[in-house]
Amino acid sequence: MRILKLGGSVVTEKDKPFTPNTPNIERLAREVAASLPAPMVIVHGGGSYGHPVAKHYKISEGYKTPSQLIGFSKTHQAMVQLNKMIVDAMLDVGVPAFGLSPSSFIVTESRRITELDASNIKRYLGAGLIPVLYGDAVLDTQQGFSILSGDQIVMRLAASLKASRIVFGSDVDGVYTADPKLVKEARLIPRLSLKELDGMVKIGEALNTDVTGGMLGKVREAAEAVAAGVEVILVNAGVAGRVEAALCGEKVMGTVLTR
Ligand code: IP8
Repeated sequence: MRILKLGGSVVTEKDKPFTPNTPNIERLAREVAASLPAPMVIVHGGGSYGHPVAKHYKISEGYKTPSQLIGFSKTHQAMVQLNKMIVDAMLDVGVPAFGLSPSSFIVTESRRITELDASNIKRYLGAGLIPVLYGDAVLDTQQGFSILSGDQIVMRLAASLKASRIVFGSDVDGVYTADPKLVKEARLIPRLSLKELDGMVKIGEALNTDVTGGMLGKVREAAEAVAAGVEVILVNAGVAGRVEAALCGEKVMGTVLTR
């Protein structure tokens, strides 16, 4: 059982609102197809679909005014739109993908998942389908509603589904000693233990343009799954072949998080 997270910066043009990165989506669909038939769940991020809308209506801050209700639903709709494109691309290359809305089976409290009913996902998997989920606008028992990152969904699902491997595909090669977009001397770390990670949580802070934490959020979320014994690998999904190799368990450029 594998879980693949596709970062919003890979499946969309991050700086152009409502713009998909179609070449990436189509290539990644082919890479997923090449890694079948092992069971898998795919979770994608919001990129230039969910994030600008969520930011505009301040959804992650919770319910404050009735006018936000429109924004709450619009954020979800933006994600449904992106999800449709990704699922369609998968279907076109023979991947039996099926889009499922996290807001219909997940509830948070103060932005952390408190309820996640994985029984339907298990049924879809049992039927041979590949559930495709996404970061979503969800109801929150403490603040009314919130934005739930795909990273948090991945981590919780990995535990519920007893996943053996999580592949995080983002727009960087893995975890660096410093932000590679800002520091020329930044070095890729091929293997990183939880202990080392503890001292490095500041990584990615400079990349933090998302309401849910960007790279920092990803590494933090992943730590819990690693502690539970799941193999977690971070790869650059913008480079052809890396996601496929990581899904197939082949040696590939990236960062493996270890206990
Ligand atoms: O891009 C958040 O998911 P992420 C999605 O995985 C929304 O953090 C709705 C903004």
